Amino acid sequence: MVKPTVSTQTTCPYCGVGCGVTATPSGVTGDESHPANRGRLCVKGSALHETLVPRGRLLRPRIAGEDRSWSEALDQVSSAIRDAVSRFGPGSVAFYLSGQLLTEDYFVANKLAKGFIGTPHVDTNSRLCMSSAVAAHKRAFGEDCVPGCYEDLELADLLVLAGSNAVWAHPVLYQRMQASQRAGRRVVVIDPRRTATAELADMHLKLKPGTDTILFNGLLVWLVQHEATDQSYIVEHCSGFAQTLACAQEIAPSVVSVAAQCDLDEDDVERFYRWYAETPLTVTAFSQGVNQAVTGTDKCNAIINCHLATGRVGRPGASPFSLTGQPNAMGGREVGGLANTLAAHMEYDTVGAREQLAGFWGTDRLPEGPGLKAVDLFEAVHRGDIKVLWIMGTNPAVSLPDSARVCEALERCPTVIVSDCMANTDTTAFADILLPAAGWGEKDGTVTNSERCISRQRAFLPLPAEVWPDWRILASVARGLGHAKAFPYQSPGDVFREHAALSSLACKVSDGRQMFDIGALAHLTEARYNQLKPIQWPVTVDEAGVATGTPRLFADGRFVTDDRRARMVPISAGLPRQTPTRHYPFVVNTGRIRDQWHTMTRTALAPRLLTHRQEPFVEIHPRDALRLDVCEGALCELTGPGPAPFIGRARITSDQRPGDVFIPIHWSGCFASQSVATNLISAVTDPISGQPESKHGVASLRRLPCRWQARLMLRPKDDRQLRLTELCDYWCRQPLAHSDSWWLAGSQRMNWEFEATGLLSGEPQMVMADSAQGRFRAARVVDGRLAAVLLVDNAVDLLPDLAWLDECFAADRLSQDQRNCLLAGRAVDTEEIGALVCSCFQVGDRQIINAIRGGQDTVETLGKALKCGTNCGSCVPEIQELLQHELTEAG
Ligand SMILES: Nc1nc2c(c(=O)[nH]1)N[C@H]1C(S)=C(S)[C@@H](COP(=O)(O)OP(=O)(O)OC[C@H]3O[C@@H](n4cnc5c(=O)[nH]c(N)nc54)[C@H](O)[C@@H]3O)O[C@H]1N2
Ligand SMILES: Nc1nc2c(c(=O)[nH]1)N[C@H]1C(S)=C(S)[C@@H](COP(=O)(O)OP(=O)(O)OC[C@H]3O[C@@H](n4cnc5c(=O)[nH]c(N)nc54)[C@H](O)[C@@H]3O)O[C@H]1N2
Ligand code: SF4
Ligand SMILES: [Mo]
Repeated sequence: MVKPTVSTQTTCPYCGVGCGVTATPSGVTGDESHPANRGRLCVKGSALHETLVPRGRLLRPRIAGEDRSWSEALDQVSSAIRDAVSRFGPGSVAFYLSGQLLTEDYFVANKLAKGFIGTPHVDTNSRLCMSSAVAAHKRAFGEDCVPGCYEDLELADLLVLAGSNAVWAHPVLYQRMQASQRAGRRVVVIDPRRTATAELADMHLKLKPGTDTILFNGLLVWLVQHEATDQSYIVEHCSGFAQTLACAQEIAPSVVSVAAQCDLDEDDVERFYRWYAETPLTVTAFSQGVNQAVTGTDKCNAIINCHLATGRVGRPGASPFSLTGQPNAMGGREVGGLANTLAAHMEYDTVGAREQLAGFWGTDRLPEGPGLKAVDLFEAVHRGDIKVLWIMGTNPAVSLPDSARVCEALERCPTVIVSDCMANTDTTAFADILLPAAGWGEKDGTVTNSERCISRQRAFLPLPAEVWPDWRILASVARGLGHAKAFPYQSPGDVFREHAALSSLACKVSDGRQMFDIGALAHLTEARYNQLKPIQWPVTVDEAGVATGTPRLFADGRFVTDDRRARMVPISAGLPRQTPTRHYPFVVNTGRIRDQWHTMTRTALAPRLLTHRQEPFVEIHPRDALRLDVCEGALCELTGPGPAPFIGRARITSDQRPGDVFIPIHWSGCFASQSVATNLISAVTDPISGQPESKHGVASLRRLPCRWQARLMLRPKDDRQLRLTELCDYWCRQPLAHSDSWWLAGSQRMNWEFEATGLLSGEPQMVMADSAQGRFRAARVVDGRLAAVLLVDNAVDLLPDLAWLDECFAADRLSQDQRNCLLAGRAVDTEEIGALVCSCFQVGDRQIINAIRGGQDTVETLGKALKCGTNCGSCVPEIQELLQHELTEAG
């Protein structure tokens, strides 16, 4: 593990909450002074230092798989771009960026692409994430602005969480919501499945997937029927009310109609509407269950319409609130990372914007109009229209819909350039040129979180080997292309100042209407940039010349549209495009798990983050499981219209609606044989935002017939190629603290004595075979150290937990006791911990259940006894669930 030598205040690189982190020589802690988290961290944040390991890093540029020098790599990149532009025009070059880049990296990428190469084709993974919210903000307010701030989620007397599993996806914000629970405050969760977040809810509306537009249209109708709207606000500050209402009345005329269409209980719908009507301090926070739909933009606007009709926008405790996903989802939008925008919140069609920007940058190459959005961009790659594609900070082979087609596109593209910190990802596998980028802790710059708060990420580690920060890579390529004058940056501070100055220009272009304005920070000295404290845009300067941030927007009811009125948008019913058929009867919902981040390139480096959910899974309703003869833990195969299936273990739970399944998005081809969720998601997009419908795939399901289940453990080695695909029907890699482990399963008959030698890279010294039971176990010891173990059984629950064996890999020399127990897989007296609940202290459900049975009957006493739930608190809802279950059983 690489360690810093001094303490540094920085920002977490994972979710959009944007927590302040203090990196110290002994690990990371929450930054007490950061306004987002005030010292708190979730389990991913508190494991950050465990991911700062050299394992798997990309350390040198590579061309066609060979290590090369930077000068060769930069030359290759420049000449590929130059060649494509001269032969096919600037539109043959495309950039695909990421909400995980820092603002400074993003700014330079956008400037190089749009400003100097002259291609409009610059899009970002934010298209898959926030673009519906962006489009809705623009439609309603005139600009992409989140009107509220985190405090509003605490002040609200009614907190509506729509399509958000905040306890897992925005954990520290969830903790703030939870800490604000008080008498009279209510929480409503709107989600087709019961999530851990629903534990906080006074009411969980388990609606039919995709019917949010109907629910919120119905709310608008109900508010009008019950005279609960704010008429004077509507008259003075909004336009489009009459048409919006008329449309809503047509689609959702009554509670009865809404309940029927959304498959909800009438009383629940009525109750939700009444709570909304009677609670002036209402916040509706929404996330991917809303955005990731073919009607995503409409869903967001249906929510905003209700807030406008009640005058609840930008007021303390009353606002719609889009929860952003990535650490810099918002910063990317600020610099113009989306294909339909220019820069600094200026649009292609903002009058005067192109001319002003061209003058500011000193270029005559700005494209005439918008470029292709992510899904269309990869289609253009597939068609052969794009000759050079530069991917930075994202893993589209896994995260874009229809993964197989995306891989085909990457395969066909003449030059694929990938900048990443990791050497082996599903996307780097297609790279012609691989550029080693600095990662968290090594790079410097700013990010903007969900509440418009700009924070510094600061470097506290030296750059390893030949690794460079993204802005520097980009600026070097720009210089190589002959634009040295426009890219003179010596530090991220230089870039930030230009970005801030450009925001002032953009405000001028909009006649002072634009909200995104950080011009006050355009003259920060290098030292003041380095010390920059978290600040929310728009930034103004007070009389004393001090820059101050703005927590809330639009409280005065003046918006940034031409007539300064907010627009209410008529919303049609719009249902998911991917709907179940006889062949594909299941609705496939996809999303996140608590301890992993996206495609696992970083979080899987901390073994304890792979203990809560160790393998890909399929959550399925008991009735469907029974019908399809699926039992808990059985491997299931989901097959959709695309060429590849998804394999995961069944988790049978009535949290699902019958007919729906939920699968995680995290496992890539690097971690499992066949568990990429986007194989089941068609490339269907919202016509307004271009955001894919990632929450609504369709599939058929069958139990995978397995004759055997196995675990293989080896000493960790980076580049070992196991020929698992030929051997088994399913494999999944789970790095442990001292070993690498694989879950394996198959249907073919095996000669284990023969196969073991190959899998263990040599003859095992210890073998135990019981063919009647389908059991085989073997271990190989080299020079007294454990080198490899193979455990085979006919059912997965007969395999031992690997914690004890993993410890044996740590020993320089196995003890006699350890040797004696190797094939049993556990010491005689070790307690089985069961399925992991608390990642921070590694406490499992067996231990918790035993403690409950032993008399610990509250979360607090369990915390005292076992420490579970006492660090980040992310697992508290699960502990509560176990308690409830055990106590009800006992009672
Ligand atoms: N642990 C962890 N945290 C993360 C991330 C991560 O990878 N891991 N990623 C970050 C990123 S980039 C993002 S964008 C956020 C996402 O944060 P969230 O949006 O909260 O997370 P998801 O799990 O994608 O989806 C949220 C919920 O939408 C529900 N849903 C599905 N369909 C519908 C529907 O039709 N209507 C409604 N109302 N709900 C529906 C799903 O059941 C799911 O529970 O998380 C961020 N935080
Ligand atoms: N079915 C389905 N699909 C989805 C979603 C869903 O809910 N369901 N969610 C969508 C959403 S909201 C999102 S945000 C995307 C996320 O999807 P991706 O962006 O594809 O996922 P990540 O694993 O975060 O990829 C980030 C990559 O950047 C690398 N990286 C990290 N830091 C740096 C850096 O500083 N510089 C560079 N150059 N590289 C770096 C990492 O190693 C990693 O390879 O997935 C989307 N896809
Ligand atoms: S809540 Fe988000 S920003 Fe905060 S520590 Fe966890 S992952 Fe990082
Ligand atoms: Mo996201």
